[in-house]
Amino acid sequence: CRNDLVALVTSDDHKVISLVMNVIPNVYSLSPRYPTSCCSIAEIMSVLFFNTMKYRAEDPKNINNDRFILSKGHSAPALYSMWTETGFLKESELLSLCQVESILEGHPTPKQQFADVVTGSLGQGLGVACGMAYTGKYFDKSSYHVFCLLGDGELSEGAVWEAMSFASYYQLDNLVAILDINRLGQTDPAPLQHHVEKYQKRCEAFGWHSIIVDGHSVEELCKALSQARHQPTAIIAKTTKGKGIPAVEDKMGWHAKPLSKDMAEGVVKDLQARIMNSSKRLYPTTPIEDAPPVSLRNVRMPSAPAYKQGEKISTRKAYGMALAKLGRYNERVVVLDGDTNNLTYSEIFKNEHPNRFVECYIAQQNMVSVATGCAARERNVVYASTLASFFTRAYDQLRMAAISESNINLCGSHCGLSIGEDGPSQMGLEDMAMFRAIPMATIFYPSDGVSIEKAVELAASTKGVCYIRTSHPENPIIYSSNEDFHVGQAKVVYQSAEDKVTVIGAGITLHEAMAAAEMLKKERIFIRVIDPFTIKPLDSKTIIEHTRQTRGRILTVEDHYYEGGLGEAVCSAVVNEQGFTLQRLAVAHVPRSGKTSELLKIYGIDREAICQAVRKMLSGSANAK
Ligand SMILES: Cc1ncc(C[n+]2csc(CCOP(=O)(O)OP(=O)(O)O)c2C)c(N)n1
Ligand SMILES: *[C@@H]1O[C@H](CO)[C@@H](O)[C@H](O)[C@H]1NC(C)=O
Ligand SMILES: *[C@@H]1O[C@H](CO)[C@@H](O)[C@H](O)[C@H]1NC(C)=O
Repeated sequence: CRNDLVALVTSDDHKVISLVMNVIPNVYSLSPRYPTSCCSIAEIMSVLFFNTMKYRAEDPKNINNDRFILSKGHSAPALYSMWTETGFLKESELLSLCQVESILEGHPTPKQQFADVVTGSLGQGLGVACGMAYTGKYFDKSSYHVFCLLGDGELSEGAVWEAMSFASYYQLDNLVAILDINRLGQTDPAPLQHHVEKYQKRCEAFGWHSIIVDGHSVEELCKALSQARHQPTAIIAKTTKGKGIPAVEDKMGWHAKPLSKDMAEGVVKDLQARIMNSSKRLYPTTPIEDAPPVSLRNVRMPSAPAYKQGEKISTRKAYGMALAKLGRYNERVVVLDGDTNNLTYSEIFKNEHPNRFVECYIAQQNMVSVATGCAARERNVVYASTLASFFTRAYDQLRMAAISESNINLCGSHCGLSIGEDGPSQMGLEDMAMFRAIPMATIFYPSDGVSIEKAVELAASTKGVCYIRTSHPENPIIYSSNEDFHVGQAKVVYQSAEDKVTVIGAGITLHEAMAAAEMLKKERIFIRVIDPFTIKPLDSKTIIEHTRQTRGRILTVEDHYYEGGLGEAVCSAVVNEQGFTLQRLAVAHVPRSGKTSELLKIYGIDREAICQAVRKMLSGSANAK
C-alpha cells in the first residue's frame, strides 16, 4: 500500500472515499444514474485508480498503461469520477453526464479516450480483458496489467465463465478480476447473495487464485491487490449496494433509481461534510515503459496471388493460405479459432505461425470478445474464424464490438446448404442478415482463391467489423492474379451486347450462374453475371448500370435464407429505379442433409433453377427479343 493512502485510511476509511469520490455528490444531484451500483464500488475504484494501477493519467491510451475495464458499465459515473479526480476530465464536464452533447454517456463509449471498449451489455468485459491480457503477456511481452470489475448479477452470464476458463488455461497472471458482491441485482438478489465462499470455490475450480475481502476496507483492498500473482486473480469483494446512503443500503428496489430531491440533498450534504478538504491530491504511479511500438499501417500482401485460372480450390482453404501469407510479412497479424481450425483452414496459419495463433476452444462468444481485446489500442490485426453458423451465438458480442469501433476480422466458413451432408445445424444461412445489420460492418463474400486473398488483405486495413464468408466446395479460380479488388466494387464476370437479364450470385451461386450462362447461350439467351465481392457495402452503381443494359431485369441467387441476404441487399440498392423487375432465388426452408448438388437442386439455387428463372422472366415480357 502506498504510504499516502495508508495515512488517510487509519482513522476513518471513508475519508479516502471522500477524497477520491468527492465529485460523486454532484453526480447524484445532477443526473442520478445508478447511484447504488456506484456506491458499492467506491473504495474498489479508489484503490485501483490511486493505489494499484500504473498509468499516465494525462494519456489514457498510452500503450504502457495498465488497462481497466468496467464490465458493469452502468456504474459509469464512478468511472468518470475517477478520471475527473486524476485531472483528465474537468469537473464541469462531469456535470454534463448524459446530456446529448456530452461524451460522458450512460455507459462507457469509444468517444472517451479512457474507454477501450463499450461495456454495459453485461458479461462481456472479462472476455475482452482476456484478449488484452493475452496480448500483454504473449504478444507485447510487457509488464502492464489488466483489471476488470464485474457485478455479481452479471456473474450469471455464461460468457463470464468462458473467459474464466480461457484466463486460467493461458495462465494470464497479468489479469485481475474484481467481483463486486453487493448481493443485489436489478429486480432480485443475485442467486448466491452474500455467499462469498461459494464464489471463491467457483473461481478456484476455474483455476483462479481468489481472495475474499471486505470491499469497503481500503486497507484490505490495497493488500489483496498488491499480492504477487502467478495465476489470474479474482478479488471477491463483499460489498453493500448503496453503501454510504443509509436509507437505501442493501435494500431491494433501488437499482437504477434516482433519489428523491430531499434524499439527494441530504446525501450530498452528508457526503460534503465528510469530504476531506485537503489540498493534497493523489496521483497514480507511472507505468514501466516496456510495451513495443507497433504500426498496423501497411499490413499488405508482399506479392500477387499465385493461383492459375481454372485451378480448383475452396475459398475456405484459400482463406487459410492467405492468412499464412499475410502473417509471413506482418508480425502483428494474429489468428483465433474455436476448435475448428481444420475446417476453417486457419490451421495453415497455425502451422506456420504457432506463436500467433490463439486456440479459443468451443466458446465463440468469448472468442469474439478476446478478438476485441487483442485489437484494442491498435495492438494487433486480428482474424477470428469458426463456422458461419456459430457466429450467431456471439451476436451480442459482435454488436458490442461494432459500438466499440473495434477493428476485428471474422471469417465464417461452411456457409449455406452447399456444405452438404452435415445438415442444417451446421449451415450458416442467416449470417449475411446478421452482419448486414451491424453498423459500419463490411461483408466480403469472395468466390475464388484470388478474390479471397484480396479480401483477407483488404480486411486488414478496413476499419470496423469485417466479415468474410467462405464456402466448403472447391471451385475454379475465376480471376487473373493481377485483378484489382476494392471494398464496394463489383466485378462483371460474364457479358455480351445481347444480354437480357443481369444475374447476381456470390460464392457457389456465382459459379452456378456462370454455368447457367453457358447453358442458356446454347438457347441463344444471353445473361450478364455480376460478382458483388462485398455484400456490404454493395456496389449499387455497377448493379444499376448493368441492369439498365438488360432492360431492368435482375435475378439474384444466393446460398442463404431469403431474409436479409444478397437478394434483399440488391432490393434496397435498386428500390428507387424505374422499370426494374427483380426476381430472387434463395433458400426458403430449413434444408436437410445430402450431396451439395442435390441440395442446390432441391432448394432451387442451382444452374438449372437459374436457367428456369431467366426463361420465365423473359417469357412474361414483351421486350424479351
Ligand atoms: C446482458 C444484460 N442483461 C440485462 C441488463 C440490464 N441490467 C443492467 S444492470 C442490471 C443488474 C446488474 O446487477 P449486478 O451485476 O449485480 O450489478 P450491480 O448494479 O448490482 O452492481 C441489469 C439486469 C444488461 N445491462 N445487460
Ligand atoms: C469541507 O468543505 C466543505 C465546503 O466548504 C464543508 O461544508 C465541509 O464541512 C468540509 N469538510 C470537512 C471534513 O471539514
Ligand atoms: C481435423 O483434425 C482431426 C485431428 O487431426 C481429424 O481427426 C479430423 O479428421 C480432421 N477433420 C477434417 C475435416 O479434416
